[in-house]
Amino acid sequence: MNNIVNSLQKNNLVKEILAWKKRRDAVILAHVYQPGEIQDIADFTGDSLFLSQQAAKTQAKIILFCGVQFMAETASILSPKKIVLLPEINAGCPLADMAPAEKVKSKIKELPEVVVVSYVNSSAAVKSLSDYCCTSANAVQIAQAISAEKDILFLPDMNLANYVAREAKRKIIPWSGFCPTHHLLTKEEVVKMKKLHPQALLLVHPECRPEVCDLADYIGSTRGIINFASNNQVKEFIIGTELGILYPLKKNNPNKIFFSASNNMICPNMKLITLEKVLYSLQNMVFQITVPEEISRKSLIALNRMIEIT
Ligand code: CIZ
Repeated sequence: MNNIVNSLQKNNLVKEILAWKKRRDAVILAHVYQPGEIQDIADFTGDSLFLSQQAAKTQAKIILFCGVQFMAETASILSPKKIVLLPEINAGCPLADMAPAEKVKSKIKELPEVVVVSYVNSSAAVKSLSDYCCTSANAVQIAQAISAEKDILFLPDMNLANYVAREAKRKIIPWSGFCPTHHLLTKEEVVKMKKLHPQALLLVHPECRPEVCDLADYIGSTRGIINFASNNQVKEFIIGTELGILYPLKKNNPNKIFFSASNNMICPNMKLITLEKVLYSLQNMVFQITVPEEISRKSLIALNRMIEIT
């Protein structure tokens, strides 16, 4: 009985959201780490750059970003004339917070010769101090486009930095940040899962520790993991990234089995977004994410350099 009441309430909530979306002329974006019910109401789901690029292409006046702050900032930089809403203002990113702009500025002063590459998971202020932006899908390609003579200051994720150094064969100075959700996954947990599911392939995100990546059959971004699993003949996969990705993986591959490498791989910030908050956001036009003009202009240079290379 409770289930029926809940599902009726949810259906009404979804209807209200869709009505408000139309009224506001909004497009709804959901990152693949979002809860399944949020991914279901979105016009686009995917990684942060793909979503921001889709939003920039649409005619919609409002971008409602179901994700975390740096993603909404990126959308605002790529669509400066549109209103960008984040349904939960406290949905931050601890990895981005590990590289405060002031500290990055002093590091760059210390190392004036370096090329600065910042991962999309960084604040707009940090992007504006960077020569290039990158995502986990294109970080290796971006590093390879930089002369091997140059040292690269790569921030904020040290695990991604080490992976890029190895794959791109570039000298990289890693910033010492990490994503708690990915960094917490241990080699022991992965070994245990592999023993439990010996037929399964292990697919991990490069934000995981190097010793975890060493055990993987595939290392890649969220988009890479989804493509790899969908196009592979193998039927079982152990997934080493945030649990939300299991939703599109299972939905798009009903004949395959997906296990999370660890049930602790949950980003609490991503899970702050709820259907109720999405509705409130559209009704009240909150929370509007803006990026100061000068920061936006400089960040766009770093983002466009990445887009040109890829
Ligand atoms: O860029 C993104 O959306 C993130 C955070 C990860 C990925 O691999 O797509």
